[in-house]
Amino acid sequence: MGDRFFPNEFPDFVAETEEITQTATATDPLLKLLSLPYHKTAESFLRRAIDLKDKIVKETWLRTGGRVKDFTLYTGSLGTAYLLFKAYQVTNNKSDLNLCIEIVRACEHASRDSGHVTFICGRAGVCALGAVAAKQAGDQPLLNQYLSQFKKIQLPEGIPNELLYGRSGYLWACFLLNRYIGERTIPSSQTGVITKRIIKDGIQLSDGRCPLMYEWHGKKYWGAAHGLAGIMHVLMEMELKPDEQELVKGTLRYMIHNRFPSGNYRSSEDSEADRLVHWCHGAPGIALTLAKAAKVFQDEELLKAAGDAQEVVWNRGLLKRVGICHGVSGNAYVFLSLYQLTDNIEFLYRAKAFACFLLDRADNLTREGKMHGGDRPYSLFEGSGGMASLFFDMINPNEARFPGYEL
Ligand code: GSH
Repeated sequence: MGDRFFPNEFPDFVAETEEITQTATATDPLLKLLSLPYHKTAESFLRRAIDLKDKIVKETWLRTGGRVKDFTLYTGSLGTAYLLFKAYQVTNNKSDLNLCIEIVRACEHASRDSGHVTFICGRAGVCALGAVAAKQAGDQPLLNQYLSQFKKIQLPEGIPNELLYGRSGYLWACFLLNRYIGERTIPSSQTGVITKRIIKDGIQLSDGRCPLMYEWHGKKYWGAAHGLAGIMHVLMEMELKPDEQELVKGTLRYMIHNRFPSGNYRSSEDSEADRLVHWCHGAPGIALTLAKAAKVFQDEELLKAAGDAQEVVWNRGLLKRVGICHGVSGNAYVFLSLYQLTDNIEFLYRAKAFACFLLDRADNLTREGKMHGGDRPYSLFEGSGGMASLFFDMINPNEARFPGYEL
């Protein structure tokens, strides 16, 4: 498929005006879509989001007779449940919430012996989403059941610290419960012990240059999925002591000072290949973490770095994949995050540009083999589930959240 990304030929910024709408009409339907007033484009996002959601339900749930082979949020049925929950939040359609609850129930059975404990790839995701959906439905007994199942999850001694399979991925689920169910649902005494362990491990592996360092399968990753960005993102949810805050800030500064000359970020400590501009590896996941850090620490250097990383995503992030893990949809969330942080309408325009690209082009490009729809094409992280999630989030851009990452 040649290069990893399409050249970004969008103007850097186009205000929504009648004049541009008329010019664009004559030339390119994509530019026309982009220059429509926001509420008009949002109508198209919503229609497409609902169609995609229905198709995904059909392919991953109805067609399988409700059998769950892969329960995870990342590539499996919990991703469909998550999408239904997001659809419910936008449309208030109760049947989406009810189906979400039904699918989580099947995932609960399928995840009993999984051994994985995180939100994105493990049982904590099932119990946490189940609890949040039960609360939304006003079903207290079901909520209690999921909370008690969540509390039985044990973290194996040897697990890593990263987001997809490790301690920080379990902690993220705790924070989701505290956000949606109630502040002390999982008490800070419990999350604090895990946080301290993550910090202790990070100090132990540090060689002094970067204050915190971690390994996953023998590699010192930097990105959101397995590395520093994901772990720092979760640590910032805790109320950290001043010295712990300095460790997190120092780690982010180390990454900023050692990024590639292009502004992109390496996927791991030893990697010199400036290739990946994904949420999982590279600038996009790190941009989301820097945006959060800029907000938490009210720090200008971090804010500037978040903007720089966002610029890399704009230039090299129109990937030949649709999903959120390593595709256009995930990269669009970077602009939404910066928009929420700064209120700068140019970031909303950029999110709209990437989302319009998907809306107008993704189907054809995928059919023609010029874009990859994902090995698990209906999944939340690799496939069209992520694209549907983005389209729903484009309706209320101030409320948009990267699934399993932004709280
Ligand atoms: N199986 C995946 C899909 O169908 O979407 C593709 C695999 C993939 O792109 N993996 C990500 C990656 O960055 C990490 S989660 N791979 C390394 C590479 O592309 O060089």
